[in-house]
Amino acid sequence: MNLLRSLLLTGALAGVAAAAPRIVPIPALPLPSGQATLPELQPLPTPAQPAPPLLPLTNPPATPPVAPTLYRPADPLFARQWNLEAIRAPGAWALLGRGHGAPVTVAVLDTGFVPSPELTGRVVNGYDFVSDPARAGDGGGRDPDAGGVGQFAYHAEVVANLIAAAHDGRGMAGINPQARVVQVRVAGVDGLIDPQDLADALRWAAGLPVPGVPANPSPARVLNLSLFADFIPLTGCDARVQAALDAVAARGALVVAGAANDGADARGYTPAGCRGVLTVTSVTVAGQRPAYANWGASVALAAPGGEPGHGVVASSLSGPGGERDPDGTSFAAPQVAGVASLLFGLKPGLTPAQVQGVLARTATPFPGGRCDPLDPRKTCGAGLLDAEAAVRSSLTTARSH
Ligand SMILES: [Ca+2]
Repeated sequence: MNLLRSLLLTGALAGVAAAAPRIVPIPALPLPSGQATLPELQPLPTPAQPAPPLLPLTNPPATPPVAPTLYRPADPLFARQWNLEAIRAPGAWALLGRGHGAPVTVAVLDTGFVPSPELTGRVVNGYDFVSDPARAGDGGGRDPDAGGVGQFAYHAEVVANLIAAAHDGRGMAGINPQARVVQVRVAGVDGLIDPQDLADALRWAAGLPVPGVPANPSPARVLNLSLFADFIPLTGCDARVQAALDAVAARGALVVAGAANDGADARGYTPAGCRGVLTVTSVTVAGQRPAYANWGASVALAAPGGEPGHGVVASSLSGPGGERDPDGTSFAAPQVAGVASLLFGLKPGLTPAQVQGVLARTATPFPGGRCDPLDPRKTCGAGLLDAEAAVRSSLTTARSH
């Protein structure tokens, strides 16, 4: 499984070329059974059925007249965080007000823990699930230190900051500045992810037992997967990952995944094509699908992931001037995860399917119904994430029950 390769090639690195060298073709990952490398030569696991459309189709509730007061964070990067205006985050914040909603824990399964000042007091150094010492880069296999290692360590930091960065007058503004983040390391220094490591990390992040690993004291309601596998051929969801996703869903946690960055139908991908995953693709500032963004019936909705030269701005300790502006579906998914965490904070009894339903039916339709005006096959789900409409819908529901 080769999860972050395309993500990094077409996403993050495009926006940070000055800071990080482009990665070269990446060697195949040893399978967890100890078999030889070269995944394209391995028999693939029995593929799951292609994911059905993920959108619960219920009618939206009547929305009351609400006039949010103007709310703009004083964080200096906010003026350049065009994505927040695109998803109408300020309107959501105005509706929520200070202290509205309970803190929600979001797990980021990615390159690991970085002590981001945007998350001080709200980020947990979770667990390092990278089992291969040769790829872990920290002297051992699985261990309780999820600290990120190597040139890609910023990836999880940016993802987490997009979800939860403080509104503190410094750096950027996150979507849910009350959220708690658990950083779970699944990617080695090479950016690759072993499917079994990912499957175990999924269970652990949701609070399910994993043999040989201490229980997670901070189980998450939302799990963000800004990663994917470019299986050869792309035949669908990895069976081990699907089994873990099913267990996580049964536990009541929502899994949000990036659709991947190959400009292809997402259905063949892991985890984008898996059942029960809220798969997110990327749109540009103009609200259209960039060439890299995966598409199709597996995609639930879109969020701004930008394009090369016009990415998503975020604080990053190791970035030039303390910031980066990477692009890719990796950075679209956490915006949906952030809004999902706002909804769980408003109404903790929501199921993952209900949250997914709210996000889909409150999404802003694409102009003309299409994110890709040139090719109607290349669909991007229900529309563009609308944080304000989603929060308003949940407030209405919460107050009427
Ligand atoms: Ca900040």
